[in-house]
Amino acid sequence: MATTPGTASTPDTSTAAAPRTPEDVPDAPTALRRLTASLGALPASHPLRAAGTADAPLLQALTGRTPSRRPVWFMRQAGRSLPEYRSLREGTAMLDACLDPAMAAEITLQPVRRHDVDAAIFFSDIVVPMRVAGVDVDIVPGRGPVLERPVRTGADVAALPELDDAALDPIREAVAATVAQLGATPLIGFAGAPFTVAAYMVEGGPSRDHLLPRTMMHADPAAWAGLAEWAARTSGAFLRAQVEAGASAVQLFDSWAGSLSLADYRAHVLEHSATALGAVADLPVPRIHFGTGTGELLAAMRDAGADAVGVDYRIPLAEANRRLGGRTVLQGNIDPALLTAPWEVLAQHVREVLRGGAQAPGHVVNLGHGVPPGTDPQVLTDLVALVHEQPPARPLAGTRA
Ligand code: 1CP
Repeated sequence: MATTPGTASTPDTSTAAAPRTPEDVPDAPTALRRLTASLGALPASHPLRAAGTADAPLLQALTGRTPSRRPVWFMRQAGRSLPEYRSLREGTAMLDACLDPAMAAEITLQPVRRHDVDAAIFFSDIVVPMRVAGVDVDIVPGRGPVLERPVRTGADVAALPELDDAALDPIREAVAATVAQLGATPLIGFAGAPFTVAAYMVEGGPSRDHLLPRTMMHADPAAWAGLAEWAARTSGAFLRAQVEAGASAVQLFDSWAGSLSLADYRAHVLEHSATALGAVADLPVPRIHFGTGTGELLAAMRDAGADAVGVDYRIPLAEANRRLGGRTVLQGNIDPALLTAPWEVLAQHVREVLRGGAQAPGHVVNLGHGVPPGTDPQVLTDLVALVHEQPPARPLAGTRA
């Protein structure tokens, strides 16, 4: 379990509307202290120690330092918007591609070569740890993750297979092959947060309102807790394997947490997300926590043990910063819908996002959710150039280490 400020055991700050002073438990210097203090927990060959990723713009921003340029990357940058991805993937099922180390490494590198983004995101999926644990899950083209047998009762939960750490070896191999080619560009490892992972397991596939998992946490809280603990352990092991093999930061995706009330999030979800993030708390990597529709949950998601919070496109970054008391690094939040608007409309929006982000103790530029498959890749390349042309934002003086 994490021991940094902002774990499940910290006081409830989610309703703190009054702005807090930056000196009041700032997160970024804590992340910087962890980064420097626990470097020795990683092998000397790890990119944070051997390739200088600790001083890359992404890590500078995530730890409250002034970055040498504004870091930008895109959720779902690896994937269907790229013709080179579509041709490489041809004839290979999604999960087979994730478990083919050479292919996963190549797909991870494609957007870095093309767009000059400041980070690679490991090509994999939130259901990969479930699959290697032995759960019968597949990714159906055009639909998403589908389970042969949904997990709906205490008996279903008790029958779940435990992940054998050796089953993550193809992931370690893919990460090692990726970072060997990335040089000083950091790789972000990721995992699905317990609620989002469990939502697929209970529903048996994608859903809109996630009614079944939300019912389960009230109707059978013991079964829910067992399932969420399983998902937290499994996602935590997936995160840890990526970091040990070379990832320099991590992101926990709670994509569907926005369907929860704050009360349900705090009572039934937060501690499990804290367990997943806690799996890498003794390692020097900054932890980003992202969800969509989570305007009401931002402080709670920070309290789960995150160093930075990913904000979707529904609220301005200045407002997210206010809700977080001005002490937390933000990531986001260009509206993916504007990627197909006329360039000047998009550019104007991006400048607004940068202005909002500059108010936070650090800002990593990203979209408010993933790259839509139909996006023109050139727009992403131009967007990166536009962001890099702007002078780097200086973090608030009070939050610097
Ligand atoms: O055939 C294909 O190309 C399948 C499409 C696809 C891709 C490219 C899926 C199926 N997953 C992925 C890769 C992936 N998934 C990445 C790595 C690439 C990158 O980000 O650049 C990551 C980080 C994910 C994580 C993921 N999978 C999330 C969280 C992020 C998010 O977008 O919210 C979720 C919710 C999933 C489940 C999933 N996997 C695939 C799909 C289509 C979905 C969503 C299904 C749904 O709507 O419920």
